[in-house]
Amino acid sequence: MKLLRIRMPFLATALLVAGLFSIQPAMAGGTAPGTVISNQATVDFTDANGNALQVLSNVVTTTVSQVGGVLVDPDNSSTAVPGDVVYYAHRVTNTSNSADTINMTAVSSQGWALQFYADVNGDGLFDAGDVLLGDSDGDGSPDTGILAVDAFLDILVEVTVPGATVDGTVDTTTVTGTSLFDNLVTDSAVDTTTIAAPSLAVVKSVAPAGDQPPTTTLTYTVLMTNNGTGAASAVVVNDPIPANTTYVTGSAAGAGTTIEYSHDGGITYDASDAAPVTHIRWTLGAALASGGGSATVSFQVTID
Ligand SMILES: [Ca+2]
Ligand SMILES: [Ca+2]
Repeated sequence: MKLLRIRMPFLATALLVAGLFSIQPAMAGGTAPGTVISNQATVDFTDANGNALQVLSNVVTTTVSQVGGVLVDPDNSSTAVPGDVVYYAHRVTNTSNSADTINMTAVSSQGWALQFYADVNGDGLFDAGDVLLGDSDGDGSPDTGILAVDAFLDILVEVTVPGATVDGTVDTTTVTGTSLFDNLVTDSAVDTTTIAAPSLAVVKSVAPAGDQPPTTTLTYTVLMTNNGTGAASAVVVNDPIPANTTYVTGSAAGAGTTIEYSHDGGITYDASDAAPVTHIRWTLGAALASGGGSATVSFQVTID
């Protein structure tokens, strides 16, 4: 955000406008367009008789021209999970020397869907009162509407992360404001979104391995490891008792889990492991942390 500074020049570079000297505050973009700057010299001298004489030079004038001026701040960054909708706040300021409209465009490096909103209450958050940014001049780009010199508009850029985005994906969305008066005058800010999603590796093993005769007790183990950069929460493991085997009562285990049993083919579950058991369900009591958080559950059956 650029602060509005009003400077009062002390030097006698005051402007001669319409016959009056006036001292005007300097704007961020400089003197207002159309202002006429005039300059004239006075020469005093005396002749041989001591008469005071004076000659004025010609007057030279310069008319101040209009310039564009745009400031889009700040850059932002955030992590997100697939399916998130993220809002980035920006302030768009007219830093030119005249009222202007600033058109807004945004491009996502990942091709994600983007939308502009006016942050009506200026809190940097998307609220019920915030509205889609309009296109006041009908040129196809949403814009700020007419902003006075040094005035600003707070906006939000809505970034929609697709549901299937892979963990670790990085998007840079470039948000650009362009002066309507001079479309060569632009300023940009960058919003960086990094996907921090869970990625579970699930490995099933059986012991003893290899061919086994009837009545053998088999121990099944499920190892879950979160190799992603985001936590995995509300983890539930469901495992059916294989055909031609019988669940060994009391064998289901899993530290930090709630274990439930189905007796009707997985339709309903309860806390009783009385036969027949057709499915076992483990609900983890804590999230699996990113970067290798793991949990293990197991149960036993005998081959019929
Ligand atoms: Ca808001
Ligand atoms: Ca527009």
